[in-house]
Order: sequence, then structure tokens, then C-alpha cells
Amino acid sequence: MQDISELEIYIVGRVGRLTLNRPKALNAVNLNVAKAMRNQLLAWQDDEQVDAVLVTGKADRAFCAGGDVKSVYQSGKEQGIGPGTVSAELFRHEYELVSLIASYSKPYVAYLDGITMGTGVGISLHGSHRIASEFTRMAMPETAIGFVPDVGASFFFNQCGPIGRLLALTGKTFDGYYAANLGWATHFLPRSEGSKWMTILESVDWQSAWAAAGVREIDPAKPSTTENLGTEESRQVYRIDREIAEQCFASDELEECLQSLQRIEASGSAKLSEAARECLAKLKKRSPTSLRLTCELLRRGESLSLDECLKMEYRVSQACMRGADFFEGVRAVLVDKDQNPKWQPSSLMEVTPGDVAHYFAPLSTELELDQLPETR
Ligand code: QUE
Repeated sequence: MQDISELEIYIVGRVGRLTLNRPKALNAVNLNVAKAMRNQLLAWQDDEQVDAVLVTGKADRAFCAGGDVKSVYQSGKEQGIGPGTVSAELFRHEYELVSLIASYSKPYVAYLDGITMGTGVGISLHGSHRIASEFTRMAMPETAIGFVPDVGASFFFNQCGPIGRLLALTGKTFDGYYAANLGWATHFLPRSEGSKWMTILESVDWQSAWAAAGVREIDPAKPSTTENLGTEESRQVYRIDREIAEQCFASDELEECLQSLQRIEASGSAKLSEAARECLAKLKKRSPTSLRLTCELLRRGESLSLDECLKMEYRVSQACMRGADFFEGVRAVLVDKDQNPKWQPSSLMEVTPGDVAHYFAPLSTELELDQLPETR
């Protein structure tokens, strides 16, 4: 039996609505939710009564904080890792879901009203419409838990230019203004108007509802369409990150990035120097293995399709289950919450190209992401 109340499913007017409903876990996507979402999306794709899908979160603070890595941690401790366990199944179902969303034949709309991280980015960015609010907070923070940016990150960060590498490595959190300029948010709707929009959808046809609710289209070239998503500080943060990224994250060699950051920290203007110092401080706290893997994922991802990226990320995800840092990272950040992970190895120098290559090795045929009969 599936407990589908963790994902509310209903049709309003001609819109299929999926509501993430695990508020205590900030709507983290567990195995149950990932399966239910995919099954429902497949059903609605062939349902003439459904013109579009709207995904929202039922939690004051979050759209979706990520994948339920705590469940991977707990099951890993109890039943181990490997085929058939939560560690293998959760990532597989998440990536299959992402792939479906990216190729979905109907409009797929996500309202990113609050924390939108990791898998939360995965189940929104690949859809056709991403509506930000003034509370949108986005990140791909996986290097902080000894994991890697996934759900297609090796594909979508490559479309961002150097700032993609900055975000993938540091795991930095950013707001709706930043997301709009990255092209991650396509529309804006303030939280105060959110429930009106949901109600309008019940009675008005899909196309007219956008205008009726006052959902505004974003064009990064037109400041009037992005300014409501952040403050003067937001604008400065984005501008400075762009500059830091151009100067320090254009190379796919981690050492070069770090050297440029140190150079800017020492000799850049006050603002740039401060931003470089912040980046360096973040990178110092991240898992050295995760940082090396992330660079390699982005490097290899540059020439791959989304589905090829997902297949590669799945190999790396499963290799991370066998390493030490994922379990140590989840323990330190989400379970014991001491915020003090002990990474192994503890320095970048100790992570060799050979170690990195190991994480990208093919899995046995029946475990590869494209070899799974029940999901294709
Ligand atoms: C990095 C991450 C995640 C994170 C924190 C990080 C992540 C994730 C969660 C999360 C948060 C609340 C929950 C939960 C998971 O936090 O991926 O189950 O209740 O899912 O620093 O990558």
C-alpha cells in the first residue's frame, strides 16, 4: 500500500495538481513521492481532461528541500546499500522522474514559493514554467553533505556559463532575482497572490488564468520584470557573483579556480575580495571528494544530453553510497546536526584522478539507469 497523502493528487478545472505534503521534512521527496509523482504524470499525459500540471508545496517555508537523503542514511545503516535498497531505488526513481518532466508533453508548472533545493530544483527546472516568489531560495547544496549536484546538474549547470560551476561547487543559496537572471525562474507571482492563482485555475481556462491571476513573465533583459524578486542587495550579489565566476570559475581545473579566488581575495576591489573570501570559506568546508567529482561531472556533462547526464550521475550517486563522505555528511548536517563532518580524505591533494575515475565506472548492466524494464 502506498501512502499517497504525502503527495496530494487532484484535478481542478482542467489542471492536474500535485501538492508535496511532507511539511515536517520541508517536502523532501522520498521514494513513495517520487514513484507517485511519476505514475500520475504518466497518467495525465494521456488524460484529455488535463491541459497542464501544477506542482506546489504544502509547507510555509519550502517548495521542496531536496531528496529524502535522511531515509537513504537510515536504510543504509539498517539494511546496507546496493541493488534493491533505498539508496539504489530513491536516486533511480528521482532521475527517471526528472527525465519524464524534461520531456513532458503538457505545460508543467512549479511554484517555487520558499526553499527549492537539490531534488526541488530537479522537479521544477526541467519543467516548462517555473514561478518564483519573493520567498524563493534556491541551491544545489550537495557538496555540503559529501554528495554531488545531481537531478541533471551536470547538464543544466553547463548551460549557465562559469556561474554554474561556482554554484555547483560552493552550493551557495540564492534568491528569485538571481534565479530569474540565470533563466531558472520564468515567471513571478508574490506569495500573497498565490492562493488566488490556484482558485482562478478552477474556473478559468489555462491560458487566461495566467493574466487573470497577475502571473508575470520574466525577461532578464527587462529589469521591471525581475526587480520584485529581490532587493538592491540581490542585484549586487548577482552582479558580483557573475564577475567572480568570469574571473575564477571559467576553468574546469579546481586548482586554477582556487588560485584565481586567492588572487582576487588578495588584490581585488573590496566587494570582489569579500566575495572571493566567502567562496573560499565555503569550498573549504565542502567534501574534497565531492568537489573533485563535481568538477568532473560538469566537465563530462558538457558534451552529453540530459538523459546521458542522468545516467552518469546515477553511476556517481551509487559510487558515493560506497564512499565514506555521503553518510558522514548526512550525519553531520541532517542527523546529529553538529555541522562538523570529518571528510575522508580531508584534503583535495589526497583525491587523485584515479579515485575520481572510479566513481564514473559503469554499473552492472541491470543496474544502469537505462536498463530498467519496469520504468521504461
Ligand atoms: C545539502 C543537501 C540537502 C540538505 C542539506 C544540505 C538535501 C536534502 C536536505 C533535507 C532537508 C530537510 C529534510 C530532508 C532532507 O537537506 O539534499 O529529509 O527533512 O534533501 O546541506 O543536499
